[in-house]
Amino acid sequence: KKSLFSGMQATGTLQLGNYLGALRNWVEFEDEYECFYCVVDMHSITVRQNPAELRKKARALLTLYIAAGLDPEKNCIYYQSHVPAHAELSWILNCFTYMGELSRMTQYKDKAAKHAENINAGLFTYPVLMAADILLFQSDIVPVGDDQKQHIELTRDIAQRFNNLYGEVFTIPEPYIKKTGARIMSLQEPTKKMSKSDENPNASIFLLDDTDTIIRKFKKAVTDSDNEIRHSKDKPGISNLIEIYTIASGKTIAETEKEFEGKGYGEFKMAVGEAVAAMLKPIQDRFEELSKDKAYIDQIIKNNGEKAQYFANKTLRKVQKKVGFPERI
Ligand code: AQP
Repeated sequence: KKSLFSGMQATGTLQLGNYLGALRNWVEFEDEYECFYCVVDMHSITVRQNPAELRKKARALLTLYIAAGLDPEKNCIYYQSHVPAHAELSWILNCFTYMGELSRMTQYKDKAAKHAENINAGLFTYPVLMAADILLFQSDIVPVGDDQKQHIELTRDIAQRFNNLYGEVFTIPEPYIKKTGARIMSLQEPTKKMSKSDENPNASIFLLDDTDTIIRKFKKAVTDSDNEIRHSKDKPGISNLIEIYTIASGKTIAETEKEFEGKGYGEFKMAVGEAVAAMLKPIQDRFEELSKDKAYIDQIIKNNGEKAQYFANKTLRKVQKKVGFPERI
């Protein structure tokens, strides 16, 4: 069976981009692939977190994976910090990654600019930990949003470099990026991607926002000064809303443009808000239900954590042997 890895940071409540660009697509792989979906809490501490909050967010994120449709019997859903192999492989891969490569990463440059007071080494080596996540599970594909393409490119380079030195140790992963939803933009600055940690709460739709909040945020979305509902490069705000609407309603861009021909932005924004709220409602209901069942979630955390460890250790032992670490007695 082929393998797949993907993950998300527990840096906040998931936003619509995380869902449309990644999580929504994960459900389709469970029969064909051995799937590993991780809550990457180790990545999350590259930015300062409140410990109690982080613990809460990590659990909510894991619960949200299930609420969004991932069957925990078929998909291995677990916490990164419960599988020490992530950190161990990451260290080894650090020694096969160049400073120059890491300084070229756009996410690092963006985050370093945003967190100038805390440009820590973890922020810099973030992509190496991500490479370890992916390579530990011999992943064939990595379903992510468009912003992670560069990190996966780097993962491939590191894996290739290692394989050239030591033989076929790692599977070279391919990014899996869907055409629609791969880059959902901020509702307030439509030239910037939507992000969970955006300081402006109106910029992002969070997966657990209630219907009124969702509609209010769409009503406030920044568009442009003409009044034509048309998908076009020079209309980033409206194009973003059209893209969101097509996914939420199942209609095409052409159908959407036709549906709202001659109608105003106000009416269109209302329709987008309603469609998104309707799409998220079943996930929210399931999330609420699951959150009450502590024993069930605990069981998943335990069982899947052990399963992930088993698979991860197989790769780690191989790598440790290749680089020359003494065998365990
Ligand atoms: N705006 C987006 N559109 C489409 N996909 C997106 N992803 C993130 N933003 C968008 C995808 O969501 C997955 C999880 O991302 P992450 O948690 O690893 O962190 P991120 O990419 O840095 O996402 P955020 O929301 O912007 O988090 P913060 O604010 O903490 O940095 C990935 O597959 C990503 O591509």
